[in-house]
Amino acid sequence: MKIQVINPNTTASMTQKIGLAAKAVASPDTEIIACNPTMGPVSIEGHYDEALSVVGLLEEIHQGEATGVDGYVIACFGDPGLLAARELARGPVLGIAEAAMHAASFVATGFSIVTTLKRTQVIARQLVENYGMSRFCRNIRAIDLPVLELEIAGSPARKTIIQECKSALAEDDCGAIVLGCGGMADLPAEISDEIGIPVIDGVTAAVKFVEALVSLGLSTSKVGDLAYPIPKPYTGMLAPFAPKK
Ligand code: 5HY
Repeated sequence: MKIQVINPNTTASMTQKIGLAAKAVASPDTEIIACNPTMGPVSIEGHYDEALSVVGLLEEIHQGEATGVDGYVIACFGDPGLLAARELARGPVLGIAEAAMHAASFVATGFSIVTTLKRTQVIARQLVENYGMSRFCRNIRAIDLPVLELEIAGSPARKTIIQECKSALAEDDCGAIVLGCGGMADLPAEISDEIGIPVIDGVTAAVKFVEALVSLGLSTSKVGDLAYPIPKPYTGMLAPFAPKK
C-alpha cells in the first residue's frame, strides 16, 4: 500500500524528519511518500497559518488521488483541512492530533499534551473537544518556543520538552504524553525512556492506523458530508481547484 504523509508547512527538513519516523514504523509492504506543499507557511503557529496551509495540503491530496495513494496522514498537530481532505480522498485520511489522542486513550486513562507555542494551545483544546477526548485530556502544556526551533541543531527545545513532560507526569495525574507537533516525531522513544510512561507521536500512530484501516478494506465514506465536492466554477487564483465532474 501507498501512504502519503503530508507535512502541511513548507519546511523540507521537518518533512524529512517526519518521513524518517513514518518509514521506521511502516510495514515492509507499505510505501511511505513524505511530502510538503510548494506554497504556504514555513510553519503553522495559529489560525491564519492553518487556513492558508490548507490549499497546498489539498493540492498534495489531488496529486495523491492521481497517483493511486491508498491513505493519507496530515502531519500537523492542528489537523488542518482534515474534513476537506476526506472529501477529496477515496482512502482514509488521519490527522496526527486525532491519531495520537486515540492511541493515548488506548494505553492510559489520562494524557497530557505538550505542544509548541502558547497561542496554539486553544487549537489543541478545540480538537480535544471535537474528538471527544475531554475526559482523557488532563492538560495542554506549551514549551512556548517557535515550531522551527525544533529544526535547529543544539536548540534548547529538546531539553525544554523533556522538562515539560516531567512536570506533566508530576502534576497532571496523566499516564501518557501526547507530543503536540509533527516536528517532535523523532522524540517519543528518548522521552519515554527518560520519564517511564508512554509518549505518543501522532505521525507514527497515524501511519499504523491508516495501515490498519486500509488492510480492513475501509475507505472514506462517500455518502453525506464526505462525498466528493460538488462540481462548480472557482474564480481567481483558485480556479484550478474547482471541483470537476
Ligand atoms: C505542527 N505547526 O505540527 C504544528 C505545531 C503547532 O508547523 N507543525 C506546524 O504548534 O501547532
